[in-house]
Amino acid sequence: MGKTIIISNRLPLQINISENNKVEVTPSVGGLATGLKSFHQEGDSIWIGWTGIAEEDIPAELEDEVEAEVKKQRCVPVSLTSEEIEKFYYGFSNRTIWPLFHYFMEYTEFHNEHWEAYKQVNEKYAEAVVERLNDDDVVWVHDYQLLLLPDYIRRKKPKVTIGFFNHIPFPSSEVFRTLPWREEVLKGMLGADLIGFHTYDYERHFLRSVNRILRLDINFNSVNVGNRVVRSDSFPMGIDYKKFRKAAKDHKAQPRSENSDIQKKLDYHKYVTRNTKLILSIDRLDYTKGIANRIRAFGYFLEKYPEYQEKVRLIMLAVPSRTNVPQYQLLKKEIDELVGRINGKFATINWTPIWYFYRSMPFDNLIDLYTSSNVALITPTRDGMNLVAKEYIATRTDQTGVLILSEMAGAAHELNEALIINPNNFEQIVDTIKLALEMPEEEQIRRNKLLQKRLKRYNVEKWAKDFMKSLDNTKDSKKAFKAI
Ligand code: ADQ
Repeated sequence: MGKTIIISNRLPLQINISENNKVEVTPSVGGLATGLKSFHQEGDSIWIGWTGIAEEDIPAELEDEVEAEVKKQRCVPVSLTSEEIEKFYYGFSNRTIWPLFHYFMEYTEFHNEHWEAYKQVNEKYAEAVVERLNDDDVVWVHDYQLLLLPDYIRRKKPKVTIGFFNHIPFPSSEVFRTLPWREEVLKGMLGADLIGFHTYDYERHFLRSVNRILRLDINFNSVNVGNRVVRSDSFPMGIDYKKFRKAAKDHKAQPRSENSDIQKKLDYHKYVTRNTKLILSIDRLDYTKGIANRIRAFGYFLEKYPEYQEKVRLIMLAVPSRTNVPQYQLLKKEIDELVGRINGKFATINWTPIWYFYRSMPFDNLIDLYTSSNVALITPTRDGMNLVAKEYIATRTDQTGVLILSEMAGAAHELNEALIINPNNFEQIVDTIKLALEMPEEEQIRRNKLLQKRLKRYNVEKWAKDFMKSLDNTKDSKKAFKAI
């Protein structure tokens, strides 16, 4: 068996060039990078993807250094020009596929030049893969920016084993069929031997689209494409449970000394206003995450249950994301205003209802936030999985804490003991916040025990292993199919 080649749009690292012309390397933020990193670190794999910086922004004299930094982590850079980033990444990936697959049809744009760039960049990735590919290697392609890649690789290397995993929802065929390039996208995905989704529903939506649009017959979870069999299945992604557990334990034993403003706020909470309960909200700033409605619901909660004023605080962290896309800029503005309005309306001398941070932050702070919060409020309108929900539960070493989770997140299918809400039902959210704040500790522990057991078992390692094992099994069915 050869090596595994992981391919995703972004590498798990981000390159920046500082003002004094130094190469800076930081880890990428986001579900895919966090999840796959542990699989990559432990195995015999190489990872192909973009470094997060435009080709033109790397000075010629630093190119070798960038390459060397990337290579240290067994990664291979694909370089993208600013124009490609604009049309392929901000364009087709994030203004067409992302909103469409999350049911935001009013945000979905269809531009032919974005589609052309999408094809061209997928081809670029295919070339980077094929250059490093041996026949016995296994290729694992990730996510919605590279939907055409499995087919592009297959055309160049017909015999290679290819897996594809979609990290975001796959929408109902009624929504998917609105895409002008729907046939090409499905054919692109069907270049893989195995196509994975977080949930059974996404898988069924995909197969239904294949059936309706390409008129191919579905045989439970497989489809014959020419002389090949393509299988699909659901693989709910887990987290690196041990890592979060250990970090939470270490943190408890010795809180770090970093003097950031988030840290100062948390210290203030712990030592000065410790009777105030803390509700946590963490996401990339994205319209699919339901952040604006979450703030509105919190404001409504303070109004409906005024006895909680000065007794509870929402700590909200939004990580900047896709800041070039207009909807994200508008959302940022909306959130700034909403936070201002609620703080303006309810704040007292001793109490600000919402602490809001718009930035990325070190892992330590993330752990501090998880371990300090009584409730995690996660209310996406659509979310492929949502790893934050799982990370919150994993870090609760004393098993207290309540997770409020939207039923529209893939994670809701597994985390049955969380308080599950419909993100559009304000009354329900508000009453569930109250329920969470008043839940007896024994009940919190009873629920979290079960959740933790499941998360420990179905961790990211198991997810990757299950996927790779199923991918390996497709080799046998390939042989059997040929023999018929
Ligand atoms: P995302 O939309 O990025 O992922 P999510 O699954 O919640 O969403 O993952 C976010 C990750 O970023 C978490 O691992 C979290 O620890 C990390 N993170 C969040 N805020 C951070 C911060 N301020 N600083 C540092 N790290 C931070 C996409 C899909 C999801 C799917 C994942 C994985 O949209 O639905 O769960 O991929 O498949």
